[in-house]
Parts: sequence; structure tokens; C-alpha cells
Amino acid sequence: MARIITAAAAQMGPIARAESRTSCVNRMIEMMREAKSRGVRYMVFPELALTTFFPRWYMEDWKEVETFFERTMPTKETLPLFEKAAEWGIGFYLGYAELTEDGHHYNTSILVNDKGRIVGKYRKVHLPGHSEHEPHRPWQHLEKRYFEPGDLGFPVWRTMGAIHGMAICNDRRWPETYRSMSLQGAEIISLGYNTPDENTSAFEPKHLRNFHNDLVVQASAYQNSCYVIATAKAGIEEGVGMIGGSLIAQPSGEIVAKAQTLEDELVVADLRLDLVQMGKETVFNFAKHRRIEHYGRITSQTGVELPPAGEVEGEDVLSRK
Ligand code: CDV
Repeated sequence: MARIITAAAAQMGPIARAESRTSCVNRMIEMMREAKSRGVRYMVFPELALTTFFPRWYMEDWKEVETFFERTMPTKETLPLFEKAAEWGIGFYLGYAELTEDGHHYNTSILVNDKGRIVGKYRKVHLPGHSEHEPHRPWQHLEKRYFEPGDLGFPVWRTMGAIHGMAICNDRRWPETYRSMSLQGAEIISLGYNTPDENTSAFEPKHLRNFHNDLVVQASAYQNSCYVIATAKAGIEEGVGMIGGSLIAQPSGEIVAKAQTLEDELVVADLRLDLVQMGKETVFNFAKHRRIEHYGRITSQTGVELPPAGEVEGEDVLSRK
């Protein structure tokens, strides 16, 4: 029998710095209410969905920084979301800033099942940006200051009728992210993102921001034969334009649902898990086609190692006669 899961990207419009956790949670519950009426069983909220995207500001006082972090989950403010999830039988992915009991800071997401129980946790591995104040930028991207790289790897979870994996924002640009999970059979990869519509590191035409988002999500869904649910924070947040463009890509690489606004918006699709199996058993049958004897550099090297200088440029076939 065909396995079909109705799922949604629950895009959020801007979250102001002054907006409370309770207000964000109320917005999420409203989208969950709509999700219920549309038959959705699993939904994905954005990265850092309980606050504004605070790494855009340089802060020296860690007491101030930690006002953006959660010390436990669920918190008093987020509990109603878990309760509604259980009442309505809808699982979800939620991104938030995590402060652990022993003082570590992570950019985290959790997977909550349709009974309101946390079944998985992921901590962002590929932290973008910089760690010191860079005054020449119109806004900062200080994830390397406020977070440590995740320490949980890329696990997957068998829950809600599928094999689920998670990633967060910049992770989606790195093929290793998806491959680590698809090597464990991931069928649905969920990711939340906060992507400004301008690159402050170098000049890049604005249209490329959305193009690259679609490109990496679609290519990764195809190359790993899985669904990718990518959910944005969208619109003008504290003066910074966020790209939006939430989408669901299927294993063919095609987009099956896409946001039409830069506001809170539910983007719904039926995930047909038989399509996932088709790719995994044919073109991307890993056991049959991967050649790991040639992939060593991928895990043994970070930066580029150039070939030695002065190496002969190919064989001179003409002067060989
Ligand atoms: N929150 C992010 O990880 N944002 C990054 C940066 C580079 C804009 C992104 O990949 O979209």
C-alpha cells in the first residue's frame, strides 16, 4: 500500500525583537490549526523560530545574549504548542537557541512526534558568519560568536511512519549534510532557515539568494532520493529582508509546493514515500554504486590542497613522434 504523509512547511513572517515567545507560539498554533483542517500530520517551523534572528547584532553582554536562549524544552511558553500537537495528532520540527545545563550554546532543532513527545534533537553543524564585530557590514552574522558547532552529528529517527532527519539553514548548502542522513535511509529531511536577501560578505545579485536556496534543496532531494521540507523566516525583520521561498522538494528534484508570500504561510504537500524508495533502489542505490575507495578526501581534509607547482600539463602527444 502506498505510504503517503501530508506535510507542511510552516513559514513565519518577521519576528520583531520585542515580540514575546508566547506571541510566536500563538502564531504557530494558528498555523497548526490550519494544518489540522488541511489534513497535515507533520509540519516544519523555521530556524530560531521563537525569537528574532539575533545573530544580526553584536552583543558583548552574555546576559543579554542568553535572553534569546531556552534552558529547557518544552518551556512554559512553548508547552501549548506541544499540547496542541498531541491533541491534533500533528508532529513538528522546531528551531530554537539552546543553552545546556553545563553552559553550552547551540543552534538547535527538535523533532516532536504526533503525541507531543520530543523524539529527536539536532544541533547545527555548519555555522556561517563570523565571531567578531565587523562594523563595515550593514548587519552582522555572528553565529560563530553565539553558538558552538553541533556535537550530535546527523542522526535520523524512525517515527510517524517515516525515517526523518534534520538540518538547519546553512547546513543545506553542504552535500555532506544530506548524504550523512541518506546513508541511514532518511526519507524526509526537514530544515528551517533565516537567510537575508543580501550577501554582506561580497557582492552577489539579490536574485541569486532564492535561486541558491531552490538549487541546493532540489539537487539534494534528487541526489539523496528523499523529500526535503525547507522552511523560511520571511519578510522584513528588524530592517533586514529575509528571503522566504519555503518549499517542499520531492525525490525527483522537483518542487511540489512553494510559498507565495513573505508572511506566516502554510505550504502543504502529500509526500509519497514510494517515490523515495524508487530512487533509493535504482539510480541512487548506494550499496550498488558508491565507490568509497575514492572518497577519502571528503572526511580527511577541510581546505583545498592544490597540486604541486610546476607539474607537467598533460602529455605532449605531438612531439612524441
Ligand atoms: N542562518 C543561516 O545559516 N544563514 C546562512 C547565511 C550564510 C545567510 C544561510 O546559509 O542562509
